[in-house]
Amino acid sequence: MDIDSIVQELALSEIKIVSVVGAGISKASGMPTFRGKDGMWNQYRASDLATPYAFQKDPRLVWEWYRARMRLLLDAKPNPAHKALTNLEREGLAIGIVTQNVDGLHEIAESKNIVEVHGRIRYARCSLCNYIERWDSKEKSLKDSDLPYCPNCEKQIIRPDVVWFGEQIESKRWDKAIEWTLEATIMLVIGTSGVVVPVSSLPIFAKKNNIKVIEFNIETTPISSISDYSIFGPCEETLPVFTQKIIEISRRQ
Ligand code: BV8
Repeated sequence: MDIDSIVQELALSEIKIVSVVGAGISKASGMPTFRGKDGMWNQYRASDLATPYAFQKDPRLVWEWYRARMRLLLDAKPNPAHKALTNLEREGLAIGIVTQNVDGLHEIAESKNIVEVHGRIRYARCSLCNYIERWDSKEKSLKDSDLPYCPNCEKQIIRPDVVWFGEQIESKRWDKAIEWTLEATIMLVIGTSGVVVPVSSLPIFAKKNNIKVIEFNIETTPISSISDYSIFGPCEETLPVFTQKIIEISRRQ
């Protein structure tokens, strides 16, 4: 089915959209994905870099990886896919964005209703005294050598403010993701491989609540089989077309 026909179908009922987003949306902004072609997990092992144990074992290596990602991020800008979601929100058609991404690009694209379920790479925090500070500056991201101790309690090495494998997602973030899903009539699932729990369960939960699921990806994923529609192609191209059409049709209603 082409995008036009999908939008016609969707416009037969109320349009209230929740978006579930993964690393694929930021690919066009120059940020690498984790899986798939040239994904980061092809070069590194998540267990060496994105778990509390990895940080305990070799905090220098983990900081090196996060700083390398931060250096990429300092030049990254939101792309047309991020802006398409902001347009949906401005039109009153979007409830919110549940993002697995930690890059902060939705906020820079001026979306307001965002829940970053896997945290935020632009901040670092102390797991002892909960001190928190911004980390997206050149000098912090360039210093590969030293380990940053907490300037507040001076006892602990501060860590990226992200959720690692084996760590719980903050309940208020997860509750918000569930709340927005239950409020929605449509879920857009954009640029995610659909393998990381618990976010990968959201489209299944949506289907159980009679919510239409539309997937935007460049290839099939485990979510494709439960989606009402899959729109294949780079989301920085397909999503702006989709959102423009759904905005136009909703204005005519
Ligand atoms: C938890 C850190 C409860 C921040 C990340 C065994 C079986 C099942 C589950 C588990 C298991 N063992 C452990 C688990 C649980 C584990 C998990 O799901 N593991 C998976 C890998 C099997 N989950 C957890 O640990 C979570 N916590 O469950 O808590 C608990 C706690 C303790 C004890 C028991 C239970 C925490 C998960 C969070 C992990 N942190 N990142 C950071 O540094 O970034 S996850 C990491 O993966 C990123 O956050 C990333 O966003 C996320 C998901 O990946 P995607 O976003 O989907 O990205 P990916 O590269 O995979 O895919 C990109 C997609 O885009 C592809 O489909 C590609 O085709 C597409 N694409 C590319 N270009 C484009 C495009 N699409 C459109 N347009 C394009 N241009």
